[in-house]
Order: sequence, then structure tokens, then C-alpha cells
Amino acid sequence: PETIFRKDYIAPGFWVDTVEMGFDLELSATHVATRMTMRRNHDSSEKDLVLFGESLKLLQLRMNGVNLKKSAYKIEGETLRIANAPDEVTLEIETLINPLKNTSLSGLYASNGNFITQCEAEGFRKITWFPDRPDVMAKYTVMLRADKKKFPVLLSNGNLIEEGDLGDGRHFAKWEDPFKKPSYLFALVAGKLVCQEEDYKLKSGRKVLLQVWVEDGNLDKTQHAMDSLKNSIRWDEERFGLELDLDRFMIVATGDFNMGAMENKGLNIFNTKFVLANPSIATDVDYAGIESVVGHEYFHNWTGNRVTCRDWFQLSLKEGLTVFRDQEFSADLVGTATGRAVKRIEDVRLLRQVQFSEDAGPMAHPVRPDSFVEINNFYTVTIYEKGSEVVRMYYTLLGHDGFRKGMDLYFERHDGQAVECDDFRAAMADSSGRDLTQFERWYSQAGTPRVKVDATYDAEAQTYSITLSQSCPATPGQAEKLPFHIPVAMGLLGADGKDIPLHSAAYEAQAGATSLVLELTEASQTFVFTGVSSKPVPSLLRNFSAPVVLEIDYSDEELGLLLANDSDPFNRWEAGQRLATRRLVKLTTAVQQGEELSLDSMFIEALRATLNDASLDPAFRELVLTLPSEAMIAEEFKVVDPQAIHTARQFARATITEHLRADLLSAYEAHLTPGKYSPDAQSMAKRGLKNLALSYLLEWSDESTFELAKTQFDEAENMTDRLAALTALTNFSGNDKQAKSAAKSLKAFYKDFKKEALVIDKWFMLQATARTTDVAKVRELMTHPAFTLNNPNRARSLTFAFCNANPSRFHAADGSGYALWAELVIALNKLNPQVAARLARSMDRWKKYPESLQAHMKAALQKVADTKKLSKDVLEVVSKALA
Ligand code: BAL
Ligand code: ZN
Repeated sequence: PETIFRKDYIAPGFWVDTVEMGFDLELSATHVATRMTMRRNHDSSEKDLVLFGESLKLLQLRMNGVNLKKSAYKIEGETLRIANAPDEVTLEIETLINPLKNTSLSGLYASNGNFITQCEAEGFRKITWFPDRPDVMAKYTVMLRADKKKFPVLLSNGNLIEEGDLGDGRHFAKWEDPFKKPSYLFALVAGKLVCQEEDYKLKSGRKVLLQVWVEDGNLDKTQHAMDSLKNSIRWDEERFGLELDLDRFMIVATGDFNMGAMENKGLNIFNTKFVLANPSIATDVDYAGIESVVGHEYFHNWTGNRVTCRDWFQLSLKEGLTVFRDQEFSADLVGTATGRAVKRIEDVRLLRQVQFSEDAGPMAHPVRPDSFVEINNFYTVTIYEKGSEVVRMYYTLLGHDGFRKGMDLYFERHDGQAVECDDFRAAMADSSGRDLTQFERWYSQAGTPRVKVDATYDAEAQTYSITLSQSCPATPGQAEKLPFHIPVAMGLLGADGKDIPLHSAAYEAQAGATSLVLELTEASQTFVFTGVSSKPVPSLLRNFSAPVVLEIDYSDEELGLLLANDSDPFNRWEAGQRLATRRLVKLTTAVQQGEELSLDSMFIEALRATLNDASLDPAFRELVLTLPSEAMIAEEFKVVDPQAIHTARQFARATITEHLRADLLSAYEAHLTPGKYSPDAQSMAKRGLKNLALSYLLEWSDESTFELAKTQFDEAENMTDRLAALTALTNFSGNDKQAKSAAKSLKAFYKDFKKEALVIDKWFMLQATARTTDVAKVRELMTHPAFTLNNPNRARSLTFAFCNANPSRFHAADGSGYALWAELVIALNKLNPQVAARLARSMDRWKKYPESLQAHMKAALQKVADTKKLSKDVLEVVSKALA
């Protein structure tokens, strides 16, 4: 397949001013009539009128009222060209599509008898021929016609301007979107839906209508999404001065969705996973996820919709910025300093675990990629999470007010436009007067930079010098990297653990501050601090001020001091993780060499002190007590041994429990949250620590701990506690009786929730990631009547969870995990290439495994690559892996 390059961008040959669409909606044959007014873009070198289309039956094509004969245009693949079109064109197109057969869930498709659309990135071309590219922005009017009984609700973007009966059992609704938008933001929904609605008053006094649409029977699960929407609206007004620009804002939930949600103008379409919640079906993690995704999609209304992307290489312009905004939204809602830190730690954990790994593999790409085969493969953690880190670095460099000024200038300049990442950078530079030329490398260079720290203390001169040296590993297509502009927030701790006032000639204006942002711009730079009366302990990269790996040699004592005292909570946690990682790496090596395993008391006592420190937010304690994941430990090794890592981590957990049983039990009891469930930060924090304690306690095989979990499961009044207990029971290695009892609980859970698809997803996921679940067990679960590959959530809950989150079982020595993976990718490829390509990514890092495993992995990759009719989505992923 063809590779598309950023450097080949050409402005569209024609602009579209207005689009009128008429849909006659029938599940297996929907007729789409489109009429658009177009005018030549004299600034473009493209002279033809170019449209894109896919899987369409073209019924009619008229230009300025004249039917075009086949000889008047040329179709090649997805491109339709009309040469010699006049400067002003009215194009009328009729197409026929089959939503029922559309299992790709891109374009117009059927979900449980309803019509749903997903047009980002290139789904609109599955509805009609169109200049389907984000820089073509037009005003849309949409007429929907359908059977009234089967499709009582008809929704599209913008405002409802007319509705009525057609007299033949059908009815219609006409929608008009007052804003120009690119085609990827088009949406329609039709079917049997019900809504929770509310009038909401904006800060300006203007009233808007908010609606959350769901399938019948789910109205008891919409309140949290509605609350999150109202919080989002208020937050964007307060933090960025941005108001909702429509009179109506709708959210629709569907069970069949490739992504989390989609920011279509005024008609956001969501995966049910990020809408439906009540205490009996959703966990604390679900509640937090809903809040952040509702926020994310709402914030796109400005960062994405009002100002959109010129081309898909600029995707991070809207995604990185909007992730940054949703992260800040969630942090601001908690409000406390530790609450913010907890959110920051969770976000960084994801970045490190998934994005650093992507950056080190065959799919590594810059935040603004230079090329792609299939754009859907580039909705990645690099574009989203690293993109957000890049935005956060502006925030760190320019400060709260400076960043806001930059945002204001960005909207002042570009409202209503389709722009580039460089335009955002220019707004930040021009509003602050800062030179951000070098900062561009964060967009153009892939790979995770490493910053090495060398520090020396001169007792006589009372100076402390920190030398920071940066490098960045080669990535596909980029052998050499130039130095990045890296903000390094830092402080120095005295022996008492307190911050030392900082004095450095280079940062004179901030003399006496206890935290500074150093700016590393050279390959290597030395920063000298004066008036340092004793050797300090440096706290670097505070709040994770840049997406880099910090290489620094701390002693255990220094890490202990940081863990107990650092005024920066992020680095307190980080010190604990460094202590843990060091031990887990040693334990893994010991497992491999058949040595005796042991865990030292310094580490255990540090954990005990944190666990028992009632002055600390329980959510923060939970994070410190959580050992780095197996995936994170794997990153420490050149060659990964998943079984040894698993054994080492399990040993560490069991040993911690052996020593801290009494403390864990007290923590468990001290953090019970009886009474009505509430998803506020404090209650969530308590449940989090309590359930972490429970999971540790069950590392110890005895009757009392098993009973503790059993009782929690039986008596739980919310899904958070119920699922935590069931997870602990399922992973408990006890006697036969206990195993039977755990299996009974698992069965009961299924029975109780079999009508709740999202809970059944949890039931599959819990088993997919259980310690004892091997390939055979996954195959058995795949034959369960509730399992299907057709639904992305269900497919992910079992198969993705196993391949990505159960490493010691997935990487079975006989290669059976990889054979299963290949079968699944091939099966999914036929149904839904986007979902297939996601699963294909599980094999990205195959070259990091021992040769015996590599041989099996390569064979599995090759098997997929050799499959006939492979989608370009999957082909791009596996061929990059094999390259
Ligand atoms: N634009 C795709 C879904 C999202 O990032 O919100
Ligand atoms: Zn987004």
C-alpha cells in the first residue's frame, strides 16, 4: 500500500462552502443524496476537483445540473477526479450504502438496530464521495428520513430546525450546524433511544440544552456523565474563558465503538464504557474515566473543532492539547495538591508503560509524524500522551498565566481555521516573547530522550554542580537526533529532608526559590549552585517536567530521604519506584540464575512507614505501595524474561505481605467506606488503599484472608469493592475448597450481571489477566456464548487483555500465545481492521525477547503478513514489526 508523506501536502483544489445532505435511512440500504457548493482554490497547485470515497455504490453524479458521464471523471482506488471543472461548482451526488454490513464501525453503521456514525479520520468517505480531508471546512444541513417506529429519534450536528411526519409511517428531522466543520466531525444517530436532559445556564447567562442519549433501560446510568458534562462546561469557562457555542449539546452512548468517544460537533458519540455508570456496575476507575473522557470530548469543541488540523500529520495539535486539558480538568476537580500529584503520577505511569515502549519499538514516530500508511494506526499514545507532555512543557516553561496568554492568542489567530502544530508553537512563542525554535524538535524527533546526571559537591567553595547530558536513541528513519529543549524542574534537599534555597548565577531573578526550572538546550550543560553548606540530595525532573528518562545514581539512603521528605510529591513517589525497580531487577536476575530470593528490610520498612503515615493521602500511599508493573520491569532489561519477572514480582509482593500483614490489615480496616457509594476523590482514595491492602493480604494463603475477601465480595454494595474482592479471590492460591469457592463467586458474578455488557466485559478481563489463565483457558473462554469478536469492547476484554496484560502466560515457551494472537488478528482483520491493527501491536517489541521466543513470534508475524486480503491497517503494523 501507498505511504503518505507530510512533505507532499497540497492545499485542496476546491473549497466546499455548503453541504446539504438527505438520508433515507434503512439498515441494509441507505440512500444518501449530497449537494455541495464548491469553489476553486486559486492558491492550490491541484487543478482537478478531487473527491474520496470507499465502499460506495455511486448512483448519480451531477455537476452544475448536468449528469456526468463515466468518461467525465476518473475513479482510481479511493479517489475520484474531475478534470477541467469550472471555478464555481454545484455537485450533486447520490450514493447507496449498506450500514448493516459495515462491521468496520467506520462510516455509517448499525449498532443493535440503531444507526451510528464514526467519521474520524476517514469514515465520511464511506457515506458519500467528498473532499474528505480536515482542511476542507463547510456548513452542513442534514435531512434525516426513517421509519418512525424503528427509528423514533433522529439526531445530527447543530440545531434541530424542523421535524415532522412524512405520512407513510416515516418521519423526518432537519438539522443545521451553524459552524463550518471538516467532514470528520459529521455525525448522525437514528434509532430507539431515550435521554436525560437538562437546561443549563452558562456563565454568560445564555441557556443551553444538555442531553445524554442511551438505549432504553440505561437511564439510571447517565447522571455521572451529565454531571461530568456540566463540570466540563464550567471548567472551560473558568480556566480558559471558552464558552459552549451551541444551543444544544448531545452525548450518545453506543455499545459498538472502536474508540473511547468522538467529538462530533454538538453530537458527541461515546462508547458506553465512558457514559454508563451507577455504583452497582461501575468502579471508581470507570467513574474517573467517564469524567475525563466527557471532559476530553467537550474540550475538543474548541481545541479540535473550532480550531482543527490542516492535515492528519497534525493530529497531536488537537489531541495532545486536549489530553493536556482533560488531565488538568481532572486534577483541578480534585483540587488538593496531593490530588493533583496523584493524577499526575497516574498519567505518567501510563506514559512510561505504553508510550516509552512505543517510542522504543518499530512503530516509533514523532508527535508530528512524517509519514503513514493508514492514519488510523496513528491514534497512538505518542500523539495523545506524549503530545500532552509537549503541551505541558510549554505550561512549565511559560507558567500558568503565560500559557493562558498563548492559548488566547492561538484562538485569536486561528478560530475557524485548520492549522499546524507549528502555529500553536508560534502562538506560545509570540505571546511570551520566548524563542521556541529549538522546541520544534519535540514535534519532529521520535524516541525518548535520556538525561544523564553527574553532580559534584565542593565543600570548600560550598558549590554544588549538576551536569545534565542528553541523548536520544535512534528510531526508525531517524538515526541521529539533535538536542531537545528540556525543562528540568528541580530542587535540592538538605540532610534534614528540607528544601534548600537555591542560588545560581544563571537564575539570578529567582534567587532563594526552593524549586527552579532549568532549561537544558545543549547536549551537555552544567548548572552551578552556590552557598550550599553541605552535600545536598538533588530532586530532579519534579512533577515529571519532561517526557525523558532520568539516569541518576542515587544511593538507597538518598532515595529513602526523598521518599520520606521531598516537597514534590511526584518525586517522593518516584523515589519509592526507584527503590522498588532496583530490587525487582535484582530479584529477576536471581530467579534466572536459580539463586535464593530475598528482599531487604530497608525497602520493607520504607513501605511500612508510608503505609502507616496517616498524614498522607490514601491515594498517594496506594501509589507508593504499588510495585512497578511487569511491563515496566521489562523495560529495564535488554532481553526480557516474562516468567522470571512475574516470579520476582510475586515474590516481592508475598514478602511484603509476610512482613506487613498487621499493617495491611489495619490499613484495610481503617479505610472502609460504609454507607452510600460516592465517587468523590476522598472516598475513592480510601477504597483504593483498602483494596490494595486486600490484594496484598491475599498473597498470604490462609483461611482468614480468604474469608476477608469472600465477605467483601458477598456484602459489597458497589462494583469497586465487589470486583476488587473477586479479583483477589480469583488470583488466590489456596486449597481445593477455596478454589471451588472462588469459582462459585465468579459464576455468581456472571449470573448477577449477565444483562450488563460492561460488567461482563470486566468478568472476561478479570479472567484474561488472572495468574492461572493460560492459552487453553482463553480458548475455552472464547467459546463462551457471551464472547464475540464482533464487538470491540468484548474482543478487547478477553483477547487484548490476555495478549497485553498477562505477559507471563501470553509468552508461553511453546509459542501457543503467539499462535492464538495470529489467529485473532487474522479473524479481526476481516471484521474490523482498526481493531485488528490494535491487537497486532501486541507483538511490537518481539525483538526484545529470547531467541527461542523470537522464533515463534516471527513465525506468527509472518503468518499474519502472508494472509490474503490483509487490510492496510494490519499490514502497516506487521510489516514495520518485521522490517
Ligand atoms: N478524536 C478521536 C477521539 C478523541 O480523541 O477524542
Ligand atoms: Zn481527542
